[in-house]
Amino acid sequence: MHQLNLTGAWQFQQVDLSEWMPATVPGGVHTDLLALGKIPDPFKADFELDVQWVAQKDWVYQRTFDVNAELLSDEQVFLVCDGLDTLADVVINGNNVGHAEDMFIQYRWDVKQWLHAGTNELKIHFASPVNYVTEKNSAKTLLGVSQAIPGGPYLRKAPCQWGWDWGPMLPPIGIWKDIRLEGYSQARIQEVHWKQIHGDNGVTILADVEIATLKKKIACELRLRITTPQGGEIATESVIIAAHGQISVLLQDAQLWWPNGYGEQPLYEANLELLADGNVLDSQSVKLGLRTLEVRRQPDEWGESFTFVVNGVPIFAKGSNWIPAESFPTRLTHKSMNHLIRSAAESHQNMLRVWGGGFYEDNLFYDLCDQYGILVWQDMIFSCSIYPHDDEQFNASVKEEITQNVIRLRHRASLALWCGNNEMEMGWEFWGWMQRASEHQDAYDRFFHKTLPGWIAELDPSRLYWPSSPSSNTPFKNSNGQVVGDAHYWDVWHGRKPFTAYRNQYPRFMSEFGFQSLPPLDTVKTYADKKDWNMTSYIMEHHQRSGSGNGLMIAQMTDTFRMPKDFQSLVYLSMVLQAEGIRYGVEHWRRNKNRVSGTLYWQLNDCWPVASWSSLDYFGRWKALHYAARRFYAPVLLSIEEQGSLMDVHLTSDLNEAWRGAVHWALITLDGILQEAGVEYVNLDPLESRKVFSKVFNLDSKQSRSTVFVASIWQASQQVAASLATFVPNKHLELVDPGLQVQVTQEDGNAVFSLTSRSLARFVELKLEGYDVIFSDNYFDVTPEFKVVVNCPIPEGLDIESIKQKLSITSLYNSF
Ligand code: BMA
Repeated sequence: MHQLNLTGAWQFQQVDLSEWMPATVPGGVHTDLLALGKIPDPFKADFELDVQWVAQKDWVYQRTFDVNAELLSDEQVFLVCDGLDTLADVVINGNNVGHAEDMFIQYRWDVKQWLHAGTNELKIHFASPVNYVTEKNSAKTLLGVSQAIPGGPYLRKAPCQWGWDWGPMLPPIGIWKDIRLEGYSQARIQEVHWKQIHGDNGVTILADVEIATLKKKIACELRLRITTPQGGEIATESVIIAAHGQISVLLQDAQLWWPNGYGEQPLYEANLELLADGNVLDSQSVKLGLRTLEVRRQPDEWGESFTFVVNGVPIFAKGSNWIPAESFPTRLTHKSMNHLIRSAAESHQNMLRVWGGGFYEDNLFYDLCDQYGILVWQDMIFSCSIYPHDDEQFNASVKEEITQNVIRLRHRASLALWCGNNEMEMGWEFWGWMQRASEHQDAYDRFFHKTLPGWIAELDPSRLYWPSSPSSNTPFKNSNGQVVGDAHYWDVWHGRKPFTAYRNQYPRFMSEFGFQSLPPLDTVKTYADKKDWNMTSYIMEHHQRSGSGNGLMIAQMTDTFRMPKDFQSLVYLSMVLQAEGIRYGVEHWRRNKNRVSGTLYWQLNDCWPVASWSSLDYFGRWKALHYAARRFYAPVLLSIEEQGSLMDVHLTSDLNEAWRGAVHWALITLDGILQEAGVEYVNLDPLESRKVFSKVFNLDSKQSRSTVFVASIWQASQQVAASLATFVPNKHLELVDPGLQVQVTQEDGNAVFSLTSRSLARFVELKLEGYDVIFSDNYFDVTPEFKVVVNCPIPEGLDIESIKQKLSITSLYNSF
């Protein structure tokens, strides 16, 4: 196989202007214009509105390339475009090569007949996606989301790129993935289906291979080489002649792959080569994690379970929802992607849902999920809208898109489930679609309940197909119920219910629920000038896409906290509030893990700087929620279920082995005077959740405002976790200046912070001004007489003295 890479420097032109300008591929019109200083940064202020014209224009990309005799001597030379976004016509040396209209498809055209030795010219014309969908939608309107450019569902392009309730209206245009020439002779690998068969003797890795033979009757040989996670090699060979063949290796001492927190993630490398006369014609390499996986759906006292079971062990899915990490996806670096997935793993997450309003993610995303042990709930790319499933041409494109992506991803250890769409089953049942769009219901029904499951059954019978998130698996019935299937719960947030409402919910699997916060102040600074630092200023509301979301945050905030004294305190409180809300829900569902099998909060990440439900902002900064996730998703969870004067303490274990430890509890005044205390010694069974302590504390009104209940868990002399509950809302606590003291020392490249206080300090926030460090914990409580020790890596160029100077500490007391 010969290759010619065609990424790098190109030129581009606005079709109605004559100027050719330098471009970068992969890339897009917006980022190319930005690099040239021709448009303002659309993420700043409201400049998004000033660049709307970009996606309303047609554009051309072009480059020349030299073809050598070697490539030309191949029998077939393909132009391979891994991704064109979206309406593209491809021309080589003046000849039309092909047309593209689905950004999720890899296009592959045999272009040998149009190539010549020496310099060749490649042009790709992109038609305006906005004009295309606007025209279609004005002929026949399709229901969609109100924050988006209307008509998006007509085009196979990431739905959120038209705008969403957290995303800007900035549909990119361009060559968004790799592009190259590939030359083949004799034969090439058409398709491989990697399978793993778990038996008593070990695990068999089997490759089911389709060969495209270019010349008849050629004798081809397949060679499979397996490298173990430790680097040892196991090889096997076999000869095949036909277009189809199988090759396999039995691994006797197979090391199993586990979700994060349940074991290791050993990955075997499988390398498959296609040879003729000793020459390698084509090859493919994949990394394989060996595990069994099923979604256990068994009748029980509450209905039907929905539990992911890996290697026979039921997993409580701890995770969040993933959205595209960049509005302009080609800007996302390997480093940023790694940071996001690693951050998910560092907060003990073991599942991400690739939500159906984005795209089938890049291979790198799944590489990282395999590596960190993150299971993937993969939606197909349909979300919250009516799609033209009655159009055969549309369905044909979708078929190609889904076939390619299932083939690309089905070998992944991390991939856990295929889901038809996001919230469209709900749309029919609850959003009035039956009345407003009834003519589309049959096509929807056919596609998501028959056609698509049929394709999945053929392409990947090893995985469950789930029609929609949420769904009860019965078309148009109880799609968001608590008896069968998954659920989305939005009454807290959209419905303005208090966080306590989470405790009335017992879904079988909670795949979405969320609460917003502002991003950290350093992120706000990137889009709002100081004069706009006000929750209801025009710019702050421009960077808020969920209706009156800023008002919702304030309302919920004043239920819990006192009015913040300034903007900085508002930002801090909004993050603490979000963390508290999601903690409240997750702790409840984890306590009920025998009934609820997972929680995926909405949402892990952001695609631009904005107020949103994310725990990691656009720059990857950890909000208070992400630190809270590290606590509420810990393998052994300590949670206090406070109910007025009653305090119940629970332990919930996701450990596959027994756990022994001590639970210390105490009733203390805010300034640290012990009222009552005790210890419980606990033996927890593997995967058990249990109430370990319960007591009513009868306090009068004054005492309830000046007393809190604390609990901590200990193993040997090590404190593993601590938690605090109040008898009144935080706003009514009689907090005084906690007099926080911090000692900073150095230990193995880390700065170590030892904090003490003379009165309760709630939600203590540490910051190193000007540096994005991740602390081992943040937004924690410090109770008097009890030292809290946290650390962070020392950023390059800083020493302990400069860290002391840059350290700022605040707590709830300072917010009002
Ligand atoms: C759910 C998601 C998204 C949305 C989020 C917040 O509906 O599926 O569509 O962004 O809630 O409203």
